[in-house]
Amino acid sequence: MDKPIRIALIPGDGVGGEVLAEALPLLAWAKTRGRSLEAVGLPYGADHFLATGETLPDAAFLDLRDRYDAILFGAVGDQRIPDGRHAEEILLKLRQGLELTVNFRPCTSILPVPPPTFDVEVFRENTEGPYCLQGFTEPGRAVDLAIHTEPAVRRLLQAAFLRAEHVCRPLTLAHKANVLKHGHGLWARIFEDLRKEHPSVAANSMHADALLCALVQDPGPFGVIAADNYLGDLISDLCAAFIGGLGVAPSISWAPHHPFRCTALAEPVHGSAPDIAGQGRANPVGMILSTALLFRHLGWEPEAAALEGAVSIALAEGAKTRDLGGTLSTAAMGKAIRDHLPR
Ligand code: GGG
Repeated sequence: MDKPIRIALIPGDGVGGEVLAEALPLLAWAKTRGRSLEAVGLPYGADHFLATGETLPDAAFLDLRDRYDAILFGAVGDQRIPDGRHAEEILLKLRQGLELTVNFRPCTSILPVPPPTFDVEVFRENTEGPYCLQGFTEPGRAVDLAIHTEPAVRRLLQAAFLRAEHVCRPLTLAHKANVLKHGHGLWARIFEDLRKEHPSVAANSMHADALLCALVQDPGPFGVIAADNYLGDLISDLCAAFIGGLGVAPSISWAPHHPFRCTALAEPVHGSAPDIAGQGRANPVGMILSTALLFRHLGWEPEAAALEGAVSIALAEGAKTRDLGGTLSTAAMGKAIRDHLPR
């Protein structure tokens, strides 16, 4: 018998627990199909921090790094902790500490809409840039440093080139090297290097502001977009708007340079949405599609494809939460999707 895949479940804050609850039956379903896995719930989030003072203890981080294959994560963000300290020490510590350079955010039309459909995949660098948390505030000025290192930029761009090659789609680098001459200049230089190594990829780079304008006017020519942490965050949220909003957008992060020791992190793009938390109103589709990305990452392609198919069929039949103009609760939406899974 194969060693079971170990998956940590971290609901986090707000709607995180509600959407993660809809992923759990999917793990049970994968088991019925012969997949060997073990899921362990972990309490880290605002409630745990307020009760114990603990964010993500070092021992727990090391355990996640060394003894787990993946984390299914809900969301973090809680108004009771306005400086977001716990969110930084949990989510950013996981992304940075596990060196999860690649944050893959595919945005493909899943709602039954007339053509043209939207299909853009964002590769967002996930550990550096202005999110490296090295800044300070002093009287009269505030400074956020943006650090870009050659190994991380190269890893992210290499992953994006490989993906563009694999799916035979164009690759666009979003940057602002005209003003961010150092950091984004590095991105542009490495992009040019890799372009020579991947001559089959139709690769071009664009100033991010012009790219956003072009994307809204006509997303058709875009395929894969690569960007640093900050721009990738913004661009992927814009892309989510084309497919129904943040509630349906999935993501997965991994460390391509640690192929045999990498705890992958699958999480919906959305945050904790405190305005609707605890009301059963959150859309679980982003979480469920993130679970499909995790299945694919684990090599469970039939389960990933079946799950994505079940989401499409449920939506085509009119199953929708309120953010999509429907009436279903989080749990009812989860069930409407599961009803279309093969036994
Ligand atoms: N699943 C992504 C996530 O939790 N991101 C953190 C975030 O965006 N937090 C802000 C918020 O919840 O409002």
